[in-house]
Amino acid sequence: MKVIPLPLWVGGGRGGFILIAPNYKGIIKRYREFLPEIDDKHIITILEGNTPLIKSRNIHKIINPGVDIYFKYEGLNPTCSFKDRGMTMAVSKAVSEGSKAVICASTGNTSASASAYAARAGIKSFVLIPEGKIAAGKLSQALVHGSIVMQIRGNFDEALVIAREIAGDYDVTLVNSVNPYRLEGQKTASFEIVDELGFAPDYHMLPVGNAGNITAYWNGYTEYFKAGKGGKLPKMLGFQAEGSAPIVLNHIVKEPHTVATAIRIGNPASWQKAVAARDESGGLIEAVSDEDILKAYSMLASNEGIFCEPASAITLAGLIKLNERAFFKKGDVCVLTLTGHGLKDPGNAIKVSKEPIIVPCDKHSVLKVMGLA
Ligand code: AN7
Repeated sequence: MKVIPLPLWVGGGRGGFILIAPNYKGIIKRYREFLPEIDDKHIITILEGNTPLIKSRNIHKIINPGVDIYFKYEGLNPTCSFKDRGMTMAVSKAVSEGSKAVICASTGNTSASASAYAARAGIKSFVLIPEGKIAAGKLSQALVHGSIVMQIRGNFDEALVIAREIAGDYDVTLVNSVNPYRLEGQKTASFEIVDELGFAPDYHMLPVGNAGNITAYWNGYTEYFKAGKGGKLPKMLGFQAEGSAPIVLNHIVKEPHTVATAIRIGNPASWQKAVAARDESGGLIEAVSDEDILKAYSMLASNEGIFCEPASAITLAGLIKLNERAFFKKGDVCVLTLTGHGLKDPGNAIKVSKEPIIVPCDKHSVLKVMGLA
């Protein structure tokens, strides 16, 4: 009898179950030759990366059937956001350098990721978050992983100043994206896309908050291209929320606001690098209204079955906006990074949806609602 080995199903902290090759060991081992050196014994991984690239089945038909749309669903990382790619690298390096604690300022996802990776490493974590402006799922993650969570009476930008100062003066490693290892890890998403498609897309779309991720993706595409992979370079298209659009406005926004709290950032740390990624690639960074963000957010969930958080849906809102001015040509391939899982922010999901219907507990009443009685 022939025994066929079964693949390994990996789930747990993931937003869903993904089929992972039995020998998958996380992004550092997969892309080691492109990453800073690190000893095996120092690698802290929760098997981040290897996220699905999902082709649009319905939405492209509504928006523009001539364009190929792919969603890089980063909400299926271990802590349900793209931050895990950077965090495995940053925390592994911190551990290899003997660090016993990490600190970050965060709109939510960085704090969730830092807390989980610090827990895995067995070191302390301190997180600074803006009071009242963090989605419930993210706060629950930082708390349950055992971080010391401090809600600052201020915004993300102000919290980052404090975190940077403390990390400069004390023996605590800063794991915001100003830590260069974060961007090193995050660039691996570009590698996965090129490996999967067999080529680089024409356009790559991302939300822009602190501007680390768009910088990391651009680095990834350019390094891979230099290594003979991808065939070309994509144009990078970044999107900021209208009330938090410092790069678009070309000035700091003192009191940023947006429903997409993840990208409620008025003074991005990687500002100049994002501008360079935009200009070197021949791309754009544009602003999108909260209304359009929420429309795209519902559209993605109800038409493709893909649930991401509002900040991630800005990519689809941006694509729709550009398409309205005939930006794309037939055959263009667009990849949209959906940076975080929708369950991070259940409050907004409930807000934009119809309320559940309250029904008496009998079959006839249920049939009536179903239109069958
Ligand atoms: C879902 O967690 O800044 O432009 O502190 O959570 O690299 O900052 C989060 C940012 C996009 C923007 N989408 O990425 C934080 C934080 C989601 C995010 C961004 C964030 P960057």
